[in-house]
Amino acid sequence: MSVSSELITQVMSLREQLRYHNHRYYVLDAPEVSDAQYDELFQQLKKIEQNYPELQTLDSPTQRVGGEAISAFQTIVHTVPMLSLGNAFSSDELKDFERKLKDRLETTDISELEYCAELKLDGLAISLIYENGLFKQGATRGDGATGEDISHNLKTIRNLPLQLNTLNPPTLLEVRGEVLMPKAGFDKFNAEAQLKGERLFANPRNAAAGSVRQLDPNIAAKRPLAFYAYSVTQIEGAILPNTQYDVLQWLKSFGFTISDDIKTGKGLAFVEGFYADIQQRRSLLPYDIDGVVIKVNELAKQQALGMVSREPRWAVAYKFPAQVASTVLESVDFQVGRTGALTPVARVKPVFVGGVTISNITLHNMDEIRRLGLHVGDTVEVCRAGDVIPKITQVLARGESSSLIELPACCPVCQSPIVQDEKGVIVRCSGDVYCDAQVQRRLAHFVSRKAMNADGLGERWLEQLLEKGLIKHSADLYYLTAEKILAANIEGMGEKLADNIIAAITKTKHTTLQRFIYALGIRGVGEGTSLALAQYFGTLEAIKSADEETLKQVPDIGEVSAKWIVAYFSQEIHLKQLEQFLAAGITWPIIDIEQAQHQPLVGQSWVLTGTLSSMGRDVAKAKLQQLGAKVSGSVSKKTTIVVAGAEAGSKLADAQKHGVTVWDETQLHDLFAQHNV
Ligand code: I6G
Repeated sequence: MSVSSELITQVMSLREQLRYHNHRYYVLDAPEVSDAQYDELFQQLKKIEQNYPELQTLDSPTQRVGGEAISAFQTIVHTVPMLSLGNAFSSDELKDFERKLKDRLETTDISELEYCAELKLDGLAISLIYENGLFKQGATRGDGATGEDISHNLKTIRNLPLQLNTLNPPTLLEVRGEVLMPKAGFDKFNAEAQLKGERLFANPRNAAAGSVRQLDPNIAAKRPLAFYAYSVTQIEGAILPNTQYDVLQWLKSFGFTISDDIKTGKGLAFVEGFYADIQQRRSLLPYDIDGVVIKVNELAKQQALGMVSREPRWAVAYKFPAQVASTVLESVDFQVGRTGALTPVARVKPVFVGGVTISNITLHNMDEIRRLGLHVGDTVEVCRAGDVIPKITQVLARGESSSLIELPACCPVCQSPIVQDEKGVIVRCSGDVYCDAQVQRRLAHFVSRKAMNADGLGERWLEQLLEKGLIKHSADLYYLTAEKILAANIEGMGEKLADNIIAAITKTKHTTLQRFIYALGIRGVGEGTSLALAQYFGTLEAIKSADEETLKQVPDIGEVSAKWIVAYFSQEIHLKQLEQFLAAGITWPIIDIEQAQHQPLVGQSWVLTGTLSSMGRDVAKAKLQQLGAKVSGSVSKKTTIVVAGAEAGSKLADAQKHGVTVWDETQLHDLFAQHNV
């Protein structure tokens, strides 16, 4: 069939109209046509393209819809690492940022330095690659060095250009920005999901993240996502403008959406003004934000400033304070953990704060309740910042019928007596193996990732196996069979799943002594102590028979932990279970204690903080432990070194307070290279 010029014009017009309506709907949140009218235009275009395949183009709006699902995400190595931004939470921290700029730029009049101020959109950072003007690939940030290829989903985002709007495109262009779900789209999406009885998303950020990490692009295609560009990180075959502001306008001319709130100005007075204005208009913006981003406007100056600890020196995220709300404390329940510790959990009247609805808040221990002076019935202030766990920060008013929060007289699960430490801070259930809550928490700990790592044996199935009486203790896991699981008639359990569970358990039989000791869940024996025990004694037999005095010789083990370890191995029930584990075939490589005790970092305590761009923190921790270091979660004056990645928080400040040496990621890399780990 030959193609008439009228048909070509009609196709171009349909595409133009669809792009226009996409923009109105997804970006401006101001649609001009109904969904049915939009579908009509879309179907017209699709039909013509089906009849005349020669008219199909890669950038046609029809190309955005769905496509085949992928089986797994491919890993993408970022040619230019995806950095993160340093944060400022106060005017003083902002001044600090400026002072460092002044020192580095060696300028006398810092008040003349021009900034570009933008919004800190609360979405998901992604990277897009265009070759000769055509969208080629899109990836998540991942750990900054490698991300996941999510091109199939990104292609469905209506305002993300599939082809750059220029006759002379760069041969290579990498654009970075944020994928988000605008508030209006999120509300509509959740309202529809509720009607259909489907799962709701807690906030637009989770909705965006969940959407782009789907294997099936048909799912992402139905989600109202939008992309906002904020930088160019690679360019070939074209020249970038000289300033951040002009780069953004240049991207806009190519068809990218940029935020409406971008301004330039000089000095911190300009920055504070921008921040205050945006903070005041925050709730009226079409998307969630968690602050503003301030960048040195001139690209040549950015280049000169460079970066430190995977953060650009020329930019900072000036964050809004944590959001607070008030609500009423309705009751306090006590949850039983794996060591029997009772943790008070506040049940509050559901309240929307920091982007999510909160109804449960952990109170940690009785001390926290006393410190806050909490009573049931009180009106309390609840605070939540970003992904941070919500907290009750203060009592705002005592209710008329407020009542004291009392410790339960016995364990709320097994009714065994409770025991308290001297200060009455930690309260425990004495039920031990007779308390279902403790048994379940211990089983969950035993199979967890850092312990035996039984991938695929989630809490849901553990709970069912327990309930059906198939297991009581972790050792019982090794005597399960697929037939026994199937015979128990567990809802949702089929042959394949039962086989998978058995395979997951069998895989854990080859482990390490450190993991096994940690998995036992002995009080006071965390990951670090387990490693220290394994390296000091070399065999389970030696650990089992060590007395308190010997145990105290092990780095990291004090009087209290030594007592707990001895107590654990003196209980008949534990010894019987150890025999069962070994009889089931659990094994680990033999440890050369001579070698283990002469590792270069033996006796040292390290702390990792912030995001490492080239490896996960777990990997860095394992490597440090391999070299003999203890890796701790908090900084004290005993800490040997703190390694600070991007967006390092309070631990970096703690290190400075205690005068502890701080390393960046490069130094850590060099250490690993030097020791070949
Ligand atoms: O995470 C970010 C959010 C917004 C950014 C960013 C941004 O500019 C408006 N810019 C850069 C350079 C980086 N992250 C690394």
